[in-house]
Amino acid sequence: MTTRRMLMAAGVLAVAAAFGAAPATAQTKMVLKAADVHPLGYPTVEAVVQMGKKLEKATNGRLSVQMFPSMQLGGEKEMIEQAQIGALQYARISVGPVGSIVDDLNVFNMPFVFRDVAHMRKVVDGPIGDELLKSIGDNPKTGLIGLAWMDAGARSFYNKVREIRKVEDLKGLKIRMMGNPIFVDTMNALGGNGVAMGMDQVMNALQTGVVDGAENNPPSYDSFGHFPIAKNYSLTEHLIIPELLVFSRKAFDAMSKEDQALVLKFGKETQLEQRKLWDERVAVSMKKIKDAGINVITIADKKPFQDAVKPVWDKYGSKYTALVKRIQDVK
Ligand code: GTR
Repeated sequence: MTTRRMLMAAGVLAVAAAFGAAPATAQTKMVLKAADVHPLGYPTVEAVVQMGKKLEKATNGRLSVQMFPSMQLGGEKEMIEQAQIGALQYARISVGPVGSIVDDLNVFNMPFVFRDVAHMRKVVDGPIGDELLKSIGDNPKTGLIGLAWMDAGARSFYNKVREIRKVEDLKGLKIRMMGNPIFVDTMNALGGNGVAMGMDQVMNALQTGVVDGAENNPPSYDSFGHFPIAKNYSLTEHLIIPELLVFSRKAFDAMSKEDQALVLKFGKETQLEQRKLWDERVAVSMKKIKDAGINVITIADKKPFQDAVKPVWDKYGSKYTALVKRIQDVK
């Protein structure tokens, strides 16, 4: 292009912009909203914030991400609904509530389905992870597109009544579980009373005694401020549930092919970036919990807990037999 033609082209663009007449959607500035139940600085939130910076850089500021952390837009159920109607673009949510929309994903919500966190990582990084992530977008009813898996380590019980060392110790305790029947049934099979509620209600429920405890990974136990209230933390690691970064299908379909490619690319890159942040944060949170004098109980033999949840496997497991076999075969 000659300098003259370049100046002319620039002139046309300037005039078009001045009259607000630039019709090309590829030029339109867009702020993509993202939400998470966790606060700024938490690994999942930080990974999405960093992704937003990459998106902004790659598009010279045309696309950017605005983060709404700390349940500002409600709990995960509300976030899913907002993403489905396109009011929210990015939602970072647990597989827990998504299982009700994509049944195959419920396989990750089964108690003790993974041997350990390393096993879960191998599965989500491999073909099974790719297939399940894709199945979210392939099913038009979900209204969502799966971008990446994120890490949430392993979930363990905490409560304010007593130490949990054996299955029998859970008897009669009211324990908050995430909103999915599998989790309530898991708790009940272990002898307690599972109470389903969104994270936005848990603090109040713990304080007022509506529940005696809950279950979560160390960073969440720390970050939600539950540890000073429920001081017995028993490392049962009964659920290892990966998390998801999803995008609104409605918003995605309205974007240009180029922008869609960027959303997919940078979204996927968060998977390993978040994992690094996650490992650092687990160490920090565990130290904080121990320094605060929390009663952290290691469960050397998890077999009795695994045996006790057999009714949950009998009820839900049969439809996942083939998938579970593939998961177990991942070494
Ligand atoms: C956290 C997870 C959240 C949410 C929360 C909960 O570990 O990161 O997505 O699932 O647990 O228990 O509601």
